[in-house]
Amino acid sequence: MIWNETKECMSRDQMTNLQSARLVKLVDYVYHNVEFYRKKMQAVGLMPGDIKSIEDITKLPFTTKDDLRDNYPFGLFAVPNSEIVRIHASSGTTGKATVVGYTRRDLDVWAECVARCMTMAGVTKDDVIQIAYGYGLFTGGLGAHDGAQKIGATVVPMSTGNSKKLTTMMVDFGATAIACTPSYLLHISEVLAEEGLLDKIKLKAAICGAEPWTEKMHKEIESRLNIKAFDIYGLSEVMGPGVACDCEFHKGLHVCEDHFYPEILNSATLTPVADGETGELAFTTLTKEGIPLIRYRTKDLTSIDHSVCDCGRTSARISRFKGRVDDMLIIRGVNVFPSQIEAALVEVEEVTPHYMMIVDRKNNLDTLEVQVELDQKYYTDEIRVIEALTKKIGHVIQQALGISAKVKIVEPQSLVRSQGKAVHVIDNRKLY
Ligand code: DLL
Repeated sequence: MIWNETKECMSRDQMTNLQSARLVKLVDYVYHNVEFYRKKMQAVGLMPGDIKSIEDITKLPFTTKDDLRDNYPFGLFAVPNSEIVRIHASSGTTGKATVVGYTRRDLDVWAECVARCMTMAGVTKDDVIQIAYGYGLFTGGLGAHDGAQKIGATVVPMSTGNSKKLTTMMVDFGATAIACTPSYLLHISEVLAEEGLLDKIKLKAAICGAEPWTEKMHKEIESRLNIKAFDIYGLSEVMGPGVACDCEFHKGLHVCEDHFYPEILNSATLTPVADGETGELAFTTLTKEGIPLIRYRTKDLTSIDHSVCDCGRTSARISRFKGRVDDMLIIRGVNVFPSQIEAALVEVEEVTPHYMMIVDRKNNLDTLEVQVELDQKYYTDEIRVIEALTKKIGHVIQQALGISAKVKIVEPQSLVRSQGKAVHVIDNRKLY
């Protein structure tokens, strides 16, 4: 049981052999069970037998979020629905969500990976851990929950949204660990300070992820709460939290590369870059049964290091994230694409498709203002009409994004028209 060990010490050759064997099996599996991959392989004249080792991975086609959307909801599943025991979903680029399904074995592997990550963060069966990622379709809550439970820690399924209850229980239950987004933890530290509870907590470790955070934020969390904070990464398409996590040396996030094969690619040519060079991260899920993905383009920018870590672990490490190749934002832990706003505004006759999103962070909580331009035909300065329209647009945006936004209606022709690529976002948070 790897999660119970302090270090995974497979040599690089052993890892490569394992990855090769798993890739060969995977390619055969998707070819016979997922029409999408069979067609993609046939289109380039590839048969399963052509893939003999992990080096052959570059012959295989990529998968993107759009492929999941085009095959919504279950088109990329490799098993019948009777084998799927859980569904999760995340934001799609426009109307449709990105849906993923897990078999019982997928859930076991997921719990194992999260357990490894939490073990790296020092969590043991003696800990009391508050899970303050959202529970529900988002993978954060249930993913972290199952991993912590696998270790045998005492799991407190807080979810998000009630900071006072969280801080009270943190003290009353003697919580020693917490899993939540880094910005939420900074907010929690403020609530604890306001309530005079900072010296009453027993917290030792935080497992933070689901959004980008800087080294400065990391230090701030550690010093405000006098704890060790760890960076956990993952994405729903590939699994959820637990694809990678950093250890006590914080020299990159150890990838669970026996399950998820990482490639770093030049995002223009999509060819592999050398260790240490920044590029787009792609993952091949080596063991997933429900929705196996080949060379899934995460759009996250990072670099990779295959050297042995100071902690002794031999798994490849990816660096703290350096940005994205697309325009996805993460606001209050929720993935948001500007194109979702555009698609939502089309439903509202009184406004033009011109809009501007202004994202900020106040008291460590993200704020979103959406400025929307009134159509000349509907121009009015009557306050009651504007108020009703503001409410209507707020509702439409909330439905589309899953988070609320402050809507500001502006006069016709007042938003800046760009000469080239339209600029729809001003992000004042400086997260990379
Ligand atoms: O955010 C899964 C997760 C939950 C990870 C809890 C960690 C903790 P999605 O909603 O699909 O899944 O969003 C995935 O979030 O492609 C990154 O852009 C971003 N992201 C996740 N973790 C980190 C991190 C979950 N540690 C997208 N640092 C990814 C920076 C992160 N960005």
